Amino acid sequence: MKQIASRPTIFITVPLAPALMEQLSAQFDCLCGWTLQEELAAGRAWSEVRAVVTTGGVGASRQLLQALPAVELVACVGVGFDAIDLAYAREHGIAITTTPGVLDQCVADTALALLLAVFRRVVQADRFVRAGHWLHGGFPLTHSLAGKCCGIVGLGNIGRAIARRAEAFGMVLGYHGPRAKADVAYRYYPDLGAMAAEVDVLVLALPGGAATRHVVDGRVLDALGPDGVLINIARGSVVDQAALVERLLDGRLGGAGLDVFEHEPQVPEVLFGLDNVVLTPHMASATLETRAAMAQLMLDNLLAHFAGRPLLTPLPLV
Ligand code: 8YV
Repeated sequence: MKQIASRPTIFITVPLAPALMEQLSAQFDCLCGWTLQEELAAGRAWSEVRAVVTTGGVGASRQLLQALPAVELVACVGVGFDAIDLAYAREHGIAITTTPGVLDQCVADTALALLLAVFRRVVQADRFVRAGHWLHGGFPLTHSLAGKCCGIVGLGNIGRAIARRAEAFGMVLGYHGPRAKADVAYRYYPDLGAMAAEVDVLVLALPGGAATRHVVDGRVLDALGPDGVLINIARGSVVDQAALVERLLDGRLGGAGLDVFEHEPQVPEVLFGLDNVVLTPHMASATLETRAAMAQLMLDNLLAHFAGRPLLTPLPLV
C-alpha cells in the first residue's frame, strides 16, 4: 500500500481488530482513545488529531469532537451513525464516512437466524438434548415460518436483504418506513401500529437516533400481541425496552430475538430465564469476512481523505 508522506494523527475510540490496528499504526500516528478517557473528561484537547476512527456503537460524541479542534473526518467502521454528533459535524465541516453495502448480507443472515431460533426453538432444543431430556420423551412441536407474515420496519439495504431471505422461507412480506418504495411488491403500511396488528413477526432494520427513539413502544408491542415475535438487529434505542421486557415476562408478547439493547452490554437479567427469547451480543455484522470488508472500506475512506481524493462512502450532511 502507498504510504502517506507525512503521518497524520488519528484518534481511535475503541480497540479494533488487530489486523486493522496494525494497518492504522503503519500509516498514522494513533492515539488510543480508550486509554485517554480521564484526560478527555478533564477537558484536555488534542489539536494534532485530524481524523477519528470509530465504530457504529461508540460513534463520536460532542465532547470528543470538541476536544479535537482540528478534526476533519470521522471514519466509522459500521453503518450506524446515531452515536456521532451530526449537528456538531455539520457546523464544523467535519466529514463522516460509514461502511454501507458490505455488511447487509451478514446482518440479514443474523435476523433470519434469530427468527428461526425463536420460531423453531433451536436454543431451547439444544439445551434439551444436552440435558438428556430426549431420553425421556420428544421435544414439543414448534412453529413454521412458511405462510407467516413478516413486517419489516425500515426497508433500506439491510431490510431488503432480510425481505429476500424471508420470502425464500415462504413468508408473506410487508414493510413500514417513511415512504412507500416503487420498486417492491411487498405491502406498504404507512402506520406501524397497523402493520404490527397484522403480522406475525416484526423485524426492525431502521436507523437508530433521536428521530426513531422508542418507535416500537407499548402500543406497537400490544398490537403485535401474545402470538407475535419481535426481531431487532437495528438499535436498542428504537424499542421501549422496559415495555418490551414487561410484555415478554407476562406473555402479552409471544417472543423476541434481540441482537441489540438499550444499554449495551447490559441486558435485562430477567430475560435470561425466558425460553421464548433469544439473545445475542450485537454480533449481526461480526463475521471475519464482513468485518474485514468493513475495515477495508473505512481504511480506503481514510486514505482517500489524506490523499486528497474523493471519499468513497461519505454520509451526506445536509
Ligand atoms: C457493528 C453496527 O457492530 O454497523 C453498525 O452500525 O452496529 C455494527 O455493524 C459496529 O459498528 C462495530 O464495528
